[in-house]
Order: sequence, then C-alpha cells, then structure tokens
Amino acid sequence: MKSCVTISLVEEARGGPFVLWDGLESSINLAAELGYEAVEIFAPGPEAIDIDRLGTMLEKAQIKLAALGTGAGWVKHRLQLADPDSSKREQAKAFVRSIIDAAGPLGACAIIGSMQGPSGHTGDADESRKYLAEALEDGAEQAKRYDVPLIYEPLNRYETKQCCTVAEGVALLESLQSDNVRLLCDLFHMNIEEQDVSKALIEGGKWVGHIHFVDSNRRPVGLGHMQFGPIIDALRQINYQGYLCAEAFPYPNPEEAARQTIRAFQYWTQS
Ligand code: LER
Ligand code: MN
Repeated sequence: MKSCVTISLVEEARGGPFVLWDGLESSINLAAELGYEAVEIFAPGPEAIDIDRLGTMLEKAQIKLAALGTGAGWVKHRLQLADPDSSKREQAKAFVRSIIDAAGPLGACAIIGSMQGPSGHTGDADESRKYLAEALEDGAEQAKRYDVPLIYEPLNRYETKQCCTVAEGVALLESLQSDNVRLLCDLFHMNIEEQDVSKALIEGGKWVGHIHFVDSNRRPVGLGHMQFGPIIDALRQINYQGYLCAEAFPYPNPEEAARQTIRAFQYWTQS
C-alpha cells in the first residue's frame, strides 16, 4: 500500500476535508519532505493545471500524482452528472473528461465524487442512476486512452442519493459495459453507511481502487475511534496495492494533519 495526501486549490472549498491548502508547489514539497509517495489534487478546473509545470514540480520533489478530483465541477460550477437537463449533463461530462485529460498524461486517475449528484437532486432516482452510469461509461472510455481507471466514490446519504455503500457501488460498476471503473472507498463515508467496514472492503475485493484514509470524525487517522487494525487486515486480504490517501480536515493545522497521517500510515502498514 502506498501513501498519499490531498492538496486543495479550491478557495470555495475552504473548511472542507482536504489536508494541504497553501499553494501547489509548497504543498507538493511538504508532502515529499514528510515522506509521502503521492499527492491527490483538488483543482478548480483543468485550466488550473499546467500539466508540464506540474510534471516538473512532481519530478523535482520525487513524488507522484495519484489522482485529480472533479468535485469542483459541482462545488464551483454546479455541474452534476445526473442533472435532468441534458445540456447540463453534457457540460458535466465534458468537465470530467477535461480532468481525465489533465491527470492521464501524468499517469493519474480522475475521481468522481460530488459530481455524481448531491443529496437534494431533483428527478427520478432510476433516471439519475442511468445518467450516472452513462457518465461513468463515458469517463471510463476516456481514461482508457491513458491506461488508467476512472475512480467512482460512493458518498454518505447526506451528500448523495446515488451509491452510499461499497455494495451499491459494486452493483453499479458490475452493471456497466466498461470494466475500467474502480471504487474509491472513503473510510469516513463508510463509517456512516456500512454495517461492517472491513467486511465491506473484503466484499469490494477487486473493485477497490483507491482509499480515502481518514478517521471516524474526519480528522486525521488516529484522532478518532475507527478500528484500523481490521481495516488494514481486510485490505491485505484483498491484496490492495493502491493508495491510502489522507483526505481529512486539516486538524489541528495542515502540516500537523499531514504529519499525523504519515505516522499513522507507517505504523499501520509496517506493523
Ligand atoms: C466528499 O465528501 C468526499 O469525500 C470527496 O472525496 C468527494 O469529492
Ligand atoms: Mn472522499
């Protein structure tokens, strides 16, 4: 398993569960200095990512890009993939493709979380699910060009009416034509929705493609009451080789949150 930490470049998301906030280059350098293997970046849009410049920064710091989030499509532009309005859906899909095109050349995945449609979305539930499936097919095809999967994140019930559990996520992915979508299992959402977090990961098996590594209260790992022993055992059991990515509130501050998580990562993966 590999370590990773989130960096947010989205001012509108201040107060949100991202660890590093203070500039792209200084955050990348801090992540590398603390020993992280990769970063996950939450950007306002593709125009905020200069692929060559980012590639140079990563190379200089000797750290990888694990993923780019698409959440700003919703948070900043109010685009969602299950919008009843077809022209808005097309804009949402185009936004996702543009993030895939920014991540792909750096060997990284795009993540669909908030863009799947929020809790209060209007429209028929079956129709919304159909629109989401269409968008995942579309993004999966685009991601294939870069030989990376598209990542889909079930969220808790207060954030979406789409998939809230790993089992629902697996059922959705199994219903697709494409086999190029994997699940992001965010331990914060799982703590709310799953009956048994470890069992859900084991049942998620080969579909588990990325982990948001966070404690029960969305603080860094070790500052809540989540039982990490069984979770790490479950991930070992499914031979999970991907990232454990710190997506947590920057508590008590960004640097300390990043230090806390890498210590916890080392403790749990090396013991
Ligand atoms: C939102 O709750 C979340 O977990 C993010 O990863 C999604 O954009
Ligand atoms: Mn998450």
